[in-house]
Amino acid sequence: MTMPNLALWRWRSAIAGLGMMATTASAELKMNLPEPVSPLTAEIFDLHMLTTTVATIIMVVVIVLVGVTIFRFRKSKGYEADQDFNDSRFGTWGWILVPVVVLGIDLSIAGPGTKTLNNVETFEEADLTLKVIGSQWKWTYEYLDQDIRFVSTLNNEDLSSEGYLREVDNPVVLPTHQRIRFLHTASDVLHNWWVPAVAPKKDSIPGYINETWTIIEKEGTYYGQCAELCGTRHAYMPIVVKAVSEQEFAQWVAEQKQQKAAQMAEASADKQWSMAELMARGESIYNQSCAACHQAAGTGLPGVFPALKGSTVATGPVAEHLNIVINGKPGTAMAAWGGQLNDLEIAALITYERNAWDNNTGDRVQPADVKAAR
Ligand code: HEC
Ligand SMILES: [Cu+2]
Repeated sequence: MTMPNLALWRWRSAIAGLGMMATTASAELKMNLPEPVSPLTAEIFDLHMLTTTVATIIMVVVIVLVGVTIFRFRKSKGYEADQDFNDSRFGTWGWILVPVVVLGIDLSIAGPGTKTLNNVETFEEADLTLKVIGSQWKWTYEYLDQDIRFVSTLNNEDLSSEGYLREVDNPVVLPTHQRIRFLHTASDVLHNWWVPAVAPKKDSIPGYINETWTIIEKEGTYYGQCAELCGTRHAYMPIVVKAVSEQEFAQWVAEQKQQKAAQMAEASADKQWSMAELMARGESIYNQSCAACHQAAGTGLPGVFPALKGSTVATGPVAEHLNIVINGKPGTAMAAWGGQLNDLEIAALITYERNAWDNNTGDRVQPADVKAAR
């Protein structure tokens, strides 16, 4: 496994680019797949270039042939179709040789294709295992060996900015030069974690684990998106991978652990939180985790997602409200949040939902209440 020869890569890109659209080389690089940064994606990229090149050549040959034929043998020139073409030597051999050539071209792609597929499906010991869970509409990352878990969601919907629909709050951080195993699954419907520069693409299927792998050879920030239609906000669950050196990765892991420990300590302390504190925290968690369905103003989407503004659950007994947020509602899009949010986060969320948007119940839920309800 070697990195692609860059000169060859540029050369082939240029040919394919010319074929696809007569344009400058720099514009072509933006139109093509991003430059691969791992041996596996380099192979996939080469395969893409091979098929594009072959297809481009075939397209040019066929168009030229059809064009010349239409022009030279046109009816207005008095040309009459050859009724005995099939019996001519050219006619007979043409029927045999053309399929043979086509088959040859097919096999010239099938060879490298099979080799690459084989490589994609080769699983060896990995240095790091990342479980990626797709949900409507966010990605959850679990670093199984480091005991790190976080959620990553879109945080740029500003149409005028460069990162529009591409940036996330928490990028995935991965070390370079280490073999990374990805375990893909989903919590609701099919998704697909696709970062073309970094790793091969495979569906995330609820109840199944799909495996892929990569070794990233170049530090940098790489972008991707969900590549399997998963609902109304399918286009709003981008992926950002930050590839860093092994030392930086170790540092990041340490920071994450520290942060988590601090959060856990804060959440489990027997502190009584004030209404203002709970509301402020609750609002930000609500906007990050719940507003995609229930909407920022708590109005929901009639017929799809219930309104929380004035809802019987959000204004009725606290126990029922705690129950649906902690355990979800099986068979609906309402997930069980108990495993994803800590006691303080759930307490803040519920306090927020019970007092925002004119719900005004005056109820204040504390982390201890959530702990008791779990
Ligand atoms: C993927 C969409 C989705 C997300 C995200 C979501 N919910 Fe829901 N939620 C639903 C659906 C659908 C229902 C209705 C379930 C049913 O059929 O009873 C629901 C019901 C509820 C109810 C009961 C409302 C009522 O009046 O019946 C509450 C409370 C609630 N969700 C809170 C939350 C909170 C808090 C969050 C964020 C942590 C959240 N939801 C995130 C889809 C979602
Ligand atoms: Cu998706």
